Amino acid sequence: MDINVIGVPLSYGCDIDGVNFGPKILREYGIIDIIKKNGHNVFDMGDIYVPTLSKELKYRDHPKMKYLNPIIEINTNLANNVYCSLKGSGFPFVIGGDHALGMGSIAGASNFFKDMAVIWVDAHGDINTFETSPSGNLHGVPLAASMNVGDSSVTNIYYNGEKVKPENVYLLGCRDIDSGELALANELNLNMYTMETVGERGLENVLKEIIEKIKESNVDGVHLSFDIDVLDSSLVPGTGTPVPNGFSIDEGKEVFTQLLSEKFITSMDFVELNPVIDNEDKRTVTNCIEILEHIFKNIDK
Ligand code: DIR
Ligand code: MN
Ligand code: MN
Ligand code: MN
Repeated sequence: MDINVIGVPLSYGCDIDGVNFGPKILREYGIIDIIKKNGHNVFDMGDIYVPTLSKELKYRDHPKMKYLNPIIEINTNLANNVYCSLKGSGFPFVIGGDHALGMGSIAGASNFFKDMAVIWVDAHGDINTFETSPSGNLHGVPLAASMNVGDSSVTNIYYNGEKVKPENVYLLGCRDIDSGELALANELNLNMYTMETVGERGLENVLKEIIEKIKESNVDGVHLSFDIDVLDSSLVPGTGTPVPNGFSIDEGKEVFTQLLSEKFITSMDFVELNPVIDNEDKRTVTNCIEILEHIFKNIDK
């Protein structure tokens, strides 16, 4: 596979600075060599331009949602990069940065495919709207925006309207869902596999069901968005919103073993690593590298 690494040093979609250093630390820890070593061609497309903004600009564009216009611009740029990567038969591998970048990744990928599925692996739903958001942080809205739910400023990124049909969306590992998000998930009848469901039914069975449903759905592309906070909070102190009772490293790997063995994944995000708040033992980045090694060992050559 021709892997196209796209860095997005974005932190304006969340409250804690430092997640913008995600692409830098992953390159320092050898992500490019890891990809090569596993037999892939890799092209490092560098980082999407993210301007340095003063805190005074936080509410310039919207009274509640922070840094709205810059985040839209960055995502528009990202979307075009993802689209061009796919057009050139590449596999876009987007490294964050906060999860607001999901809007750009999905917009770019969905513009290339006729009908795309999205697997959202995250402790959170990221299906807030400007009205339901408890934080005003745009990393809590990307999946709703991609389903054309919410303010037109975010549902019209790159091209107007729906990027992915709700029936083609799969949430996995969630355990911290806001009340407005839960209402929307029920209203749209989303395929939601919470941590509770995983505990009851077993991860293997849940993954099998997701795979079956995707195969039956006749989509021509699948975007997998991996928020590292799906891992247990003890494993990822270096992420902005850690949540207990998450996946172990082995479970995280199992997700990729199963999903990548189907060879239907066509693009990916890897987001929310904040090296600035990592433990002294560099636990978070070390665990991320272990997961990344596993990903590239299992991606189709
Ligand atoms: C929360 C947190 N639901 C919000 N979201 C996070 O701000 O909307 N997503 N951390 O990954
Ligand atoms: Mn997220
Ligand atoms: Mn499309
Ligand atoms: Mn999350």
